[in-house]
Amino acid sequence: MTVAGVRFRNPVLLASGILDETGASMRRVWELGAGGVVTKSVGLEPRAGHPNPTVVEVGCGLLNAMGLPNPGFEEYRREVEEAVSAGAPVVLSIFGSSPEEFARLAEMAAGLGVVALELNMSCPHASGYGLEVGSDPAMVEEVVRAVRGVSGLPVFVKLSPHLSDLRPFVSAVESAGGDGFVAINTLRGMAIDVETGFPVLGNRVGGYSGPGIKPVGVRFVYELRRLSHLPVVGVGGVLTGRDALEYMMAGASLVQVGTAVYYRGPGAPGMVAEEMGELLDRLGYGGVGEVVGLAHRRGGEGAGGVLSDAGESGGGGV
Ligand code: RRO
Repeated sequence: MTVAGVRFRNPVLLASGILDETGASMRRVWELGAGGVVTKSVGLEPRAGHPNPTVVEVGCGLLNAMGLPNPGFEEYRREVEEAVSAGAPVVLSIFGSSPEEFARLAEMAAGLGVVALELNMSCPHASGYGLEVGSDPAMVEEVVRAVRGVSGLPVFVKLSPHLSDLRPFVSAVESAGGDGFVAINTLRGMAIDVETGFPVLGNRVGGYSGPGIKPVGVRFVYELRRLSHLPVVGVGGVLTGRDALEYMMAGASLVQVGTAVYYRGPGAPGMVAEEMGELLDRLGYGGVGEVVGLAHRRGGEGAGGVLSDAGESGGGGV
């Protein structure tokens, strides 16, 4: 599968934030069949992240408030290099609080051998970063323009499911020269221990991921596909090949697998890719390219249209 000029051996990648803290773990997921890997989001300086507990299992998924823990780019570089040297197409996920910080990281990524940049503008629980940067279309445009100005790598913007009207964000990414979208990041959530009344997570509020968020992700990808010709990478609740295919039919050209690694182990992306291939065969398709965006071609609009905020422009082709 080739997306934005980058060739992946299959369309199922390891998502950012799970088993990607080290080069060795990314290498393992790659060797077990992932089509490529996305790194943990990395910033300029080391960050300890939020206090423990940082992850808890809840109904239909996980709630995390890691808090962007990372050793800083210079320290993390060697982990990325190890994954690259294993032969994996590596997408570097970066976060910053300003266009300048994003651009600096993009400059530092030159020569690393990564195949693309994923801009994290959607972490739901980090003050000054993530969604706080990515909820303003003007800021999104500035960040993408700044990164575009210093890097020739394909630039993907990871969006938050908390954005309601996607149109200004699509325009921002398109006019700044971005190459595609990744959707979705986790949803803001919370768990309380009813025995004690304490919030479970150290940060109290965290990001909900896993099978429970899949319908939100599928709808988001579907809307993006209608609004833009840029490729969309689907992520959120992909546990099986069937889930991956659903995202493809909504319009995703690739999918990412994160929380499924918790349920199925480091081979999860490889398993999902294999299952998707088998399902495509069983359904009589010649390849994944035939199903990307299929749900759009099938139509099925209700009386008032099926979409909430999204307009009817753009979208459709692979
Ligand atoms: O590190 C995190 O807490 C985190 C990040 Br960067 C993100 O993008 N999404 C998420 O749920 N957690």
